[in-house]
Amino acid sequence: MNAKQYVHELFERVVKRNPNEPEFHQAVQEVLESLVPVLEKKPEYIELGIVERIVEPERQIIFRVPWVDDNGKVQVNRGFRVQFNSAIGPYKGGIRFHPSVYVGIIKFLGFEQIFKNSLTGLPIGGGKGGSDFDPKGKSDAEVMRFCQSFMTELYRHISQDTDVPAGDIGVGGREIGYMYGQYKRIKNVYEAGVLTGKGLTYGGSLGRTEATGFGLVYFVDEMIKAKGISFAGKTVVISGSGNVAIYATKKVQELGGNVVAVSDSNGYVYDKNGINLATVQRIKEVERKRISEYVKAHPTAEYHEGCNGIWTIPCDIALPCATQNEIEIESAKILVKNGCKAVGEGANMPTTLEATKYFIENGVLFAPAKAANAGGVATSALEMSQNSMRLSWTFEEVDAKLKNIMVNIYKNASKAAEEFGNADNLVVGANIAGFIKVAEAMKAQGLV
Ligand code: NDP
Ligand code: 2IT
Repeated sequence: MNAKQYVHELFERVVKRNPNEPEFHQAVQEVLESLVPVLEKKPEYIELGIVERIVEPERQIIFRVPWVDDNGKVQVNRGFRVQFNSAIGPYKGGIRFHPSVYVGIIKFLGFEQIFKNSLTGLPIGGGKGGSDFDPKGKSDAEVMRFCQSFMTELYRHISQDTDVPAGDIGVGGREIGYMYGQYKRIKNVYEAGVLTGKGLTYGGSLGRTEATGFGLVYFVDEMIKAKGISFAGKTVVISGSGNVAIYATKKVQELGGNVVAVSDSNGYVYDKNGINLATVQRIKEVERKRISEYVKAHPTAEYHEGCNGIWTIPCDIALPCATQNEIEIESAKILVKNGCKAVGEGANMPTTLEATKYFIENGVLFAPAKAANAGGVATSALEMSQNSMRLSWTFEEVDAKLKNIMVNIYKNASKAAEEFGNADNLVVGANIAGFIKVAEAMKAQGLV
């Protein structure tokens, strides 16, 4: 059977076997289509069932998370951990708390994580977890009780050598702290490497908070530099106003770019004078309020309800840093029409397949999430290294390592794109470069 037909039939089986999980299908489709030239060159990957195995999680855990709210009412959420692939290291990937979470979201994220983690060059496998718990509007005490209940089940499935969770949407330093405390209490062991994104007082790494946003900008900078473009003087639109968006904004501003917009799930702020990051951090990180508050501090800025409108703002560079499928084909067309030259995915799978294709066909430089946002998990792996050594590096050391990792990911993805006949298509390049290392490890380890 030729590779194209094999991939086509395998994709149909994945859809049939995992019904009603469109995000997972989308992630699998993109990767499988990219792999055709590799499978043509290396038919042993088909014979050994490497791709068939890679689309099937090694283990999926779904559990009840009961907790009591501040009114004394019992609440029940659903918890997930999908341990997707451990060929090159312990499962590694974030935990997402958001009402939209269901198994299809966790599977798409876990699947992406396999290739992303491979691209970092560090020994980490792929996994992801989460819950449909909505942290918005909850008190600290409620978040703590939820996190403790979540960990009371999760602890039996993780360890520093088995599976190492971290943050994602709705999970930051506060939640990691509560989960770490409960893990330590149940296991009676100070196992710092079991979670990453920890606070600096108990085993966290300097630079992890900034890593995903900074890493994204390092990657995009490398990509545009190859075409003689730099961030200096460019107009940049960044969606989201969470961890990734905030530190992407900071790094773009340091490089002389003008970030004119940020958003949250209710709407977006347009400030043509340049977004004031201190205001965004106060509203989102400290007060945990809505981004609409921004205009109270900066009355010349505009606030607009709705998320899609942010992509109608003319910009040179767009960095989607909120959530999956936030750039659809209509927005892609407007961005291209307005002269956007580069798109860097800070979020996981923020661009639909159709919009991605449109950007690439129209010559927009496109930095795919797996490569561009890998700085977060890479720095998590650096946190694990420091925990194992019982030493900590300075911010400058971690940041220099992060930068080096992002430059290498860019080089490896470009090289693979070129080698497999699709130069300038970093989507294909990143998928192939990430895949080959995992495939070789799976081949060496036999049928497991
Ligand atoms: P945060 O929870 O810190 O921030 C998420 C931001 O995106 C918030 O502004 C939020 O708005 C917005 N958002 C979330 N869901 C939606 C939605 N359904 N529609 C519109 N806006 C939404 O998360 P992170 O910054 O950590 O994560 C952002 C993205 O980056 C995610 O795709 C995540 O998977 C990805 N990522 C994160 C990494 C990390 O290290 N944290 C690493 C690699 C990727 P609101 O405040 O209204 O909820
Ligand atoms: O999507 C991601 O890469 C993350 N949320 C970070 C995972 C991690 O283990 O640091």
